[in-house]
Amino acid sequence: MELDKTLFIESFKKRLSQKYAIDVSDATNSELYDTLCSLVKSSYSVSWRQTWKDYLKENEKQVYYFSIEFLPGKLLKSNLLNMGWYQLVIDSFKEIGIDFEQVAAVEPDMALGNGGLGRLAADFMDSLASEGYPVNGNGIRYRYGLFKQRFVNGYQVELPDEWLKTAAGNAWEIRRASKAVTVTMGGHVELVQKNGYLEPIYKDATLIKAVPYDVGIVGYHNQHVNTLRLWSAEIPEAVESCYPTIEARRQIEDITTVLYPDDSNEAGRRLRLKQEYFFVSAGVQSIIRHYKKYHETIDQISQRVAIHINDTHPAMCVAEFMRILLDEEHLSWEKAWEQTVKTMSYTNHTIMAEALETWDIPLLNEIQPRILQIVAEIDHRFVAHLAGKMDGQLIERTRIISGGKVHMAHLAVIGSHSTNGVAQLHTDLLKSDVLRDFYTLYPERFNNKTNGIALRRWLQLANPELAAIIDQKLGRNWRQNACQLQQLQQYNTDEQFLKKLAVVKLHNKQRLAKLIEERTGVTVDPTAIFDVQIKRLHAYKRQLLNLLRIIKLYLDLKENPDLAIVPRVFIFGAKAAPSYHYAKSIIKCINETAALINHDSTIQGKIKVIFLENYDVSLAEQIIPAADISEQISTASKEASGTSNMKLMLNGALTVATLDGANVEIKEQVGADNIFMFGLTKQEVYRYYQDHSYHSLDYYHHNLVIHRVLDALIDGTIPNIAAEGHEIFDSLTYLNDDYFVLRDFEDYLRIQDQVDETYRDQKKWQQMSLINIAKACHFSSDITVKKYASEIWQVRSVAQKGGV
Ligand code: 26Q
Repeated sequence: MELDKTLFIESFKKRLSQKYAIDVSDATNSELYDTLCSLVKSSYSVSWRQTWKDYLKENEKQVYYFSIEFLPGKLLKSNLLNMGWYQLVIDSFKEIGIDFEQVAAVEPDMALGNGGLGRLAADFMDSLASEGYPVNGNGIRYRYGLFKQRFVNGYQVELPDEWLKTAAGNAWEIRRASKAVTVTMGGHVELVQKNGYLEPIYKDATLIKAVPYDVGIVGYHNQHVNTLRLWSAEIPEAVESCYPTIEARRQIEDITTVLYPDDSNEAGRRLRLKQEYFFVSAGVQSIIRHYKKYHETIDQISQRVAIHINDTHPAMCVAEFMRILLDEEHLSWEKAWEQTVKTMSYTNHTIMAEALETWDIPLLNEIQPRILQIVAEIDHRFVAHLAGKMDGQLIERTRIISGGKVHMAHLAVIGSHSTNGVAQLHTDLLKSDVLRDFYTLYPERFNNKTNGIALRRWLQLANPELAAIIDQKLGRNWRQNACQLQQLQQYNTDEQFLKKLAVVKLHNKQRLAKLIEERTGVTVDPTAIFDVQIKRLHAYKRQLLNLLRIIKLYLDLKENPDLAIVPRVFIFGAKAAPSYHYAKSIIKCINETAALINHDSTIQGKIKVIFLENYDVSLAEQIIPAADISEQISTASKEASGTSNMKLMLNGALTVATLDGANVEIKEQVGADNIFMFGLTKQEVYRYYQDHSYHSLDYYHHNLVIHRVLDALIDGTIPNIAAEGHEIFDSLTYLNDDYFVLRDFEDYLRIQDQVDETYRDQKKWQQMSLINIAKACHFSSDITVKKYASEIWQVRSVAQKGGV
């Protein structure tokens, strides 16, 4: 719908009156929000239908991105922006006395993901629609998203995320009962000969109704709308009477009740495996059902369908696809296998061995016995095929079933034609270490796709003031074509522009300072350095390294209150998995250190420590534009890529970084002079693993600074951390400091001194900031998804970019 203000206001008032029988002046923000969403949806639904029709008409190859997590956050602004309605709605609302920001704030975050992996899936969905690719998401509609975090006495407490129960609910979904499928789980299976085929007979199996809820994913100014399909588990009507007890019904509905919080220690949970099979089976069945509606035969399905496995969580796609081709379509094993491998592709997101998914054989047998049979047959044929050709030990190391377990990463690599890492260093490590044996077997399958971020959300929406001054220099075309941001470099000596950059940053910091004051009661100085570390709490991400430096600074200031440092506000946002005890202890220590420092007037407010509760996508959108420093300090080789590093540089923050994940590529882009690098390299880390020459206790004994800082954890300097302080102290000393925190400490201090020194030269700082903004366009997810499309999925773009 082409719109002007008058027409929009008229339609809005009419819709409000139809829906609620009220005027604007009587409406609550929820009612206004709901009405706006309803208008937005009815407008894009025309394009949504057309997108599908075009796909069908052109017999377009379809890609299905399977991910157990999608983390879109709020969708209203992003939909408005992509439809070209954003400014119009703000202006129109202003005219009729509505505060748009307050209305937008009503929307609950769609938090169906833990962090990086789920957010990446959401940025990819935005880019895929914006670039006009026929790619749809397939996931789970959790009734409860990632837990809400509160701090009580400095401890993390988790509360359920009842996002569907809020007044606003999920305005974006459409329940499609007519597209429901039945998922079969549990029981026993027998194969019997029938008409020349082996037919599986299921006994005592549980039938589950999988109902899809579709969310439209609106492309940027191109009339292209893709689908994110999220499945919900229900009791099939036909067998309703078989579930007489509440408990029996709950067992079914539980499958899609709650998102598992990322937790490497929590492996082997039965319900998690059920979730995985549930959304895999529902998705694959509906893909094949749809394909068959328009194709006579299925033996060339890989020419029209691609399935992407986002981490190993959906790796059972390989076996489920085989199951349907064999049991229902009666293809030969060889033909079915050929089509399966051609259809599947897989992204690995982790190098931490303990996070690689395995399942006990009896458990898989209990959840879906036919799938275990098929996995066993794949394993058997894999071994038989290599026997005599390859070293026996290599075969043992790479087979899918071994040591009583099913190795999901092995299933994903063997059952697909492409395995990619998410940053160059990560892909190199996959080849040389984690998946080394597979690289020997299938070198041609391995490729790198460095992660990216949606510039629309992380710049245009999160930082409108920055976007506006970029417009003044470059015009508006960069909004369509991210690469043009590079041209900003030519303003490197334009003092006026550099000053404008500084003013925008100051405004963003003032806004964040206000939020901090409201939420924590602590006043922070917007002219101080805002030093930001936002990411899940994990030992390898080393929030602890940051904390130790803060303690050091505090001790220095206590000794010498006149110490000449640039004032800093340390800002943390991080959730810990509920059962990750160590991570929770770190949260407690940060909170207690913050309380001590923020209330100590003797240090004259030179440093403040702010740990904001409940870090989520919406909070990220408020913190990132206000950051001066981006902390990307994981132990080299541990962070697969990182994506907050990209979002922060895009918003002009300078990065303090180890040579890990995508930091390496950020450094290549901006040059060593425009980033603060420190710490061990991955080679040095690996050497320590080999020669066992790291003894962290020596650092405690021989380095006076480290000694003093670690003692503060256990000698009462920081109050209320008797247990946690000792736990952390021990991990860094007697337990030999798994993540080399003490080893990197001195170098970290050195680089942070350099940060201070650089900040004193504001012109230089702004110049560095500008280069970071300009070069961030290399990490646009628009570019990343194009590479997935052409190099992995072999699909083409079907939409023209519009010029709205
Ligand atoms: C596992 C077992 C049981 C329950 C949950 C899980 C689980 C859940 C989520 C395991 C892992 C995750 C998420 C992993 C993740 O977010 N990885 C990050 O992916 C980003 C996108 O590629 C990278 O940038 C990060 O470096 C990587 O840590």
